Amino acid sequence: VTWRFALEEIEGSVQHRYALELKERIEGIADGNILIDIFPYGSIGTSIQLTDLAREGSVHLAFASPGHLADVIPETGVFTLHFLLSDNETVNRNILASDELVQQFSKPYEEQHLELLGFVPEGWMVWTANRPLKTPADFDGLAFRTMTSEIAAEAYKAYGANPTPAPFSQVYSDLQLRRLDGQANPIFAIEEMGFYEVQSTMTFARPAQFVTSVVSNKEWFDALPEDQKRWLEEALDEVAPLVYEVQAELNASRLETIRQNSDIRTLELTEEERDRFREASLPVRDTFARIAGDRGKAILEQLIEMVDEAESEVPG
Ligand code: 6CS
Repeated sequence: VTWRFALEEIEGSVQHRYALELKERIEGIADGNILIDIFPYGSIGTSIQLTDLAREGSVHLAFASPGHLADVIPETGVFTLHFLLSDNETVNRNILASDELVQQFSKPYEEQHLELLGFVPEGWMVWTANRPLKTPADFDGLAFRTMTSEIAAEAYKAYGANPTPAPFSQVYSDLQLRRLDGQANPIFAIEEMGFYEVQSTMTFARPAQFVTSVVSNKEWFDALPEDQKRWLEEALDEVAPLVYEVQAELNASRLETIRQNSDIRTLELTEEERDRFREASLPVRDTFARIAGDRGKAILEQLIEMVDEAESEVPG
C-alpha cells in the first residue's frame, strides 16, 4: 500500500525532514509493504487545501498549521496567541508533547474527520519588515502578512497592523511587489522561502513558537490494521524528539546563511520591549475565547495552567 503524506513546506524544511524520518522508519519495518509518498508544498495546494484533502481521505497524512487550520478547528487558534506559551522552549516542548494536551484536541479534530497525531514546534516566530519593529506603534498601518485564519490576523490587529492573510506560496512575491510590508515565520522558513531577500530587517521578539499539527484522515486511521497502526504510533514517538533537534539546528544554521547572503539587519528586543507587546497582545485571548467557544476557552485555561506549573518546576 501507499500512504500519501502532504506537507505545507518545501523540500529541506522541518516538515520535510519529519516526513523523511517517518518514511524511513515505516518503510523499514513494513519490509516493502508500505510506501510513503511525500508531497512537498506546492505540488498539491495551499495549507487549507491540504487539510481538505486529508479530511476527505485523498491524502492519508498531512501537516495542518493552526494559523490556517483555526478557521476549520477554532480551538487550534490558541497557538496563534502571543506570549501564551513559555519563554522556555523545553517547557513548551514538553507541554506540546503531552498526551493530556493532545487529548483535549482529539474531539475537535475528529469532528473534522481528522486524527490528531501530534503537535510539532518549529521554532520562534521572527518578524521581517522594511523597518525595525520595536514597539506596537511600529506596526501602525503595516500590511503585515498573516496566516489565513481569522484569529491569526487578530494577533497583529492588536499591534495596530493592517493584517493581510495570504497563503505561504504568495508571500515572497507580495513582499517583493510591496503589496505586503512584513510577515512572521521561523528563521528556517525565512531562509528557504527567500523572504530575507526582499526585507530589510528581522526583529526577534519571540512572540510565539510556530506550532503545527500532524494529522491523518480519521477513517483511514481507524481502519489501519493493528500492526500498521502500532508502527505508525511508534515511528511518530521516535520522530518527534528527533525533529525537535532538527528544527533547533536548522533555525541556528540558516540564520548564518541569511547573514552570509544578505546585509539584512537583525534586532533583538529587550525584555521591556517585549513586555509592551505582551500587554498589547492580552485582549486577543478574549477574542479567541469568543471565536473558539467553551471548548476553546477550556483549552486556553488549561494551557496557561500547564505553563505555570511547568515553569515553577524549572530549576533556577
Ligand atoms: O507561514 C506559513 O503559512 C507557513 N509557515 C511555515 C513555517 N510552515 C507552514 C505554514 O503554512
